[in-house]
Amino acid sequence: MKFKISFMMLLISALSYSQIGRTYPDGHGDRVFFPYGDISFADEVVSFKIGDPGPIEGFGPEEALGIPNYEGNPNKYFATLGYGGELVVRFTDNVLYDIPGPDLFILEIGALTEPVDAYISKDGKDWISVGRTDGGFSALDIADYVEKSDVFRYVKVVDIKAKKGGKWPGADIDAIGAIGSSINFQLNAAVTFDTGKAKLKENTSELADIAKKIKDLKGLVLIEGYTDNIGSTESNITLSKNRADAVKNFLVDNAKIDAKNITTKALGESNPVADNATEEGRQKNRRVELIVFQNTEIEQKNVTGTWKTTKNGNLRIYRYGDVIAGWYENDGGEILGKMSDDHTMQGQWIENKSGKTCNTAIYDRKNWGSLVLEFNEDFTEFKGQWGYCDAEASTTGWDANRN
Ligand SMILES: [Ca+2]
Ligand SMILES: [Ca+2]
Ligand SMILES: [Ca+2]
Repeated sequence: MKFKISFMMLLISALSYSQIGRTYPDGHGDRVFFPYGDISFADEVVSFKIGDPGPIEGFGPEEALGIPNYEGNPNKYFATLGYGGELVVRFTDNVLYDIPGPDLFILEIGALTEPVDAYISKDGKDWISVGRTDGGFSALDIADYVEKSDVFRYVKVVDIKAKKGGKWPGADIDAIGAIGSSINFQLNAAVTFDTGKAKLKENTSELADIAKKIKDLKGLVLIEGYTDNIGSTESNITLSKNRADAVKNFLVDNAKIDAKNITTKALGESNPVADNATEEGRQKNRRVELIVFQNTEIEQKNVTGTWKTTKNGNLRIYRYGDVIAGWYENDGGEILGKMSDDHTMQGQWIENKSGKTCNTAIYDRKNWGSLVLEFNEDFTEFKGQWGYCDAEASTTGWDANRN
């Protein structure tokens, strides 16, 4: 058996954290893997109707946004719906769509598990029921309720009135995430196009920047064109189609992205993200959205699983496409990175304490370093090298076998 350690550095600063997979605490002692990392979670509160009775001591609906962060803290970081309460949230830098297996993740915390009815929507108006959670950590599969190619940006959770009493009546939501996630880039039409025109402006730097990121993601691209509600429905459809096509042509001609991997949709004035009654709102509605779906399997068995390490107990590793994330069962230490070739993972380790404290933090932790894991041919063991902070991974002894 031969291991070949490569020393190519993958500096964390060169990576965009928002798009790196990570495992997150599920509020009940386990962790759950999101291959798109922090962007997977809900970004904005659209509306909140607090239940009756509401919590004696409540925390705002914003506590349900962003990454799971409750981690057993008894009095913070979750939104209590109240008895029969209703919360609507929106994704802005990602979308929800159907992938094999569960897609929508609702993290409800606390000793009492309180179910919610979950709904999803494309526009925040027409809702599709996607089932009832059991309370606690819940992952719902939307497959039975949607078309394969549909994308959703709104989620509604409604407390089912299971439990009326206590300090926090109703479900307590820490986070809402899309496991079946993808990355959503928004292009403001005012920056990209002249008013009413579909020809790209001279300065295409914003689009070029997005195109580069899309090319690196190597996925299937959906381009959606949208307008405000000024003008006829028909002319708005035409304008949004022409703009989506102009963006597609740019991706093909300038970024050399294969045209067969790009689909366009002309949506005209539908799905407004802001109020068309104001100029500011109309400006936000005039936009082109680019959604990238990575064409990979949710789990790749050769790496995903529990590994028995020589020094630190069990390490649980997950893989989605090239993305790797993992955590140690005994101390919550984490690893994250990417497969740089068939058998090599390059990335970082993060701990709560270590022999050296770095100047910068990763996920609020200043104890981290470089890590290279080299898997053997049949993925039954790996050998690793590591270093502190951004020093080269050159210390040996980070080894494990399949558990
Ligand atoms: Ca998000
Ligand atoms: Ca699914
Ligand atoms: Ca939270």
